Amino acid sequence: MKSYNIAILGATGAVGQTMIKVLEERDFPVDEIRFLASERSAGKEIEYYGLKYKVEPVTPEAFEGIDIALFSAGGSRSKEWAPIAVQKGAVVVDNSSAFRMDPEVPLVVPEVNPEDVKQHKGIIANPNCSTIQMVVALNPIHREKTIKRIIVSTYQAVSGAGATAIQDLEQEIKATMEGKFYYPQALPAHIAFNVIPHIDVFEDNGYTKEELKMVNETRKIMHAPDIKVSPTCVRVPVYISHSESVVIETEKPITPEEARDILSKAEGVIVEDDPKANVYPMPIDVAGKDDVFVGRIREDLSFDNGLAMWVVADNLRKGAATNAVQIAELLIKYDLVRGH
Ligand code: 25A
Ligand code: L14
Repeated sequence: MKSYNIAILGATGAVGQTMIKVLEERDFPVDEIRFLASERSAGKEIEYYGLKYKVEPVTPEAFEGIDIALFSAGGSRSKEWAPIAVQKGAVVVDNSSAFRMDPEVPLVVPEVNPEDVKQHKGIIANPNCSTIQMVVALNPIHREKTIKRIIVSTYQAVSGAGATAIQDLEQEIKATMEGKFYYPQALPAHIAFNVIPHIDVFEDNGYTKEELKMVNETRKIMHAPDIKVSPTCVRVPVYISHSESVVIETEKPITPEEARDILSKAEGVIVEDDPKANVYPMPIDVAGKDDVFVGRIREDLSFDNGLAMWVVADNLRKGAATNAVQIAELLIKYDLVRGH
């Protein structure tokens, strides 16, 4: 079997660390591996399969001989380094928003549009975390019933905003218990014992960029340019896993039983739906898992052909690292990447 030289840019970050774990767990055919991050992390040690590796600073030479580069170091780093990695012969799977809406760049969720990777010209974009879990749950329904409209409210974990945001929540909880105040370093407001209706930056139309990603990326991944999406993205004091209240309007009628049946057969979806027995997905239980969990499936009471549900997934795994590694696996499956 062929093996591949891999680089991870942003290896010290919340997503980068998860990528390393996921590569190990899935026994990805790695030959050589390089861990890249900013100068301030260069020299730190990272363990992979029990061996210790030094974190290296990013340089053009660092991509020499690399077959697949997994990027999760923010959009500006992606714009700077992806063209260089590609020029060195690597295929880049990029977790930032830098290239997602570029018509030349496939935006891929393996359960939904795996074939799109075949169009790649060196870069494949990994979608936004809230969008990934939503389309994994909705695409199987869309294929049978045609979704016209989606109304979604998210309850997003702090880990989505990175390692510093995780520390914000920890430090704020501690400070509050001691009657003190900890000033948030990464998030726009105090998150402990609070919720913040603000993720990424606001645009002139009153929506945040995070919300507009859910509109535009959903259409691109599902090849459904006419789907209407009404999003509200909210940060909650949860460490890992995003939750979503999703209401859809379908062209053809759908009952909750039909939806449960469709979703229980869908790839990457687990239905946990027995509310009278207190069975529904919750972030604390879903953290550490790779599937998308769906529960609270019920008829919408306010319009015809409406269905409501609750969708939870680990934002660092299916929302980022796992999806990126699955894209790398597709590259190998379709023989779209150099190896040796
Ligand atoms: O926060 P950054 O800048 O995006 O950094 C993420 C990774 O990129 C590296 C960084 O190395 C880390 O591994 N990196 C940063 N600047 C770099 C540079 N100039 C660079 N690599 C090369 N050249 P690090 O070792 O410096 O980071 C150590 C810790 O510090 C946090 N951090 C780094 N830069 C920061 C920062 N925190 C705040 N502001 C900055 N400017 C970093 O936290 C790391 O732990 P993190 O890794 O948890 O970063 C989260 C970033 O990832 C994005 N994100 C999270 N989930 C998703 C996602 N993006 C897309 N999809 C997701 N599902 C967050 O938006 C956040 O930007
Ligand atoms: O665009 O802060 O994929 O939770 C997703 C997580 C942007 C940041 C993206 C967060 C990121 C976001």
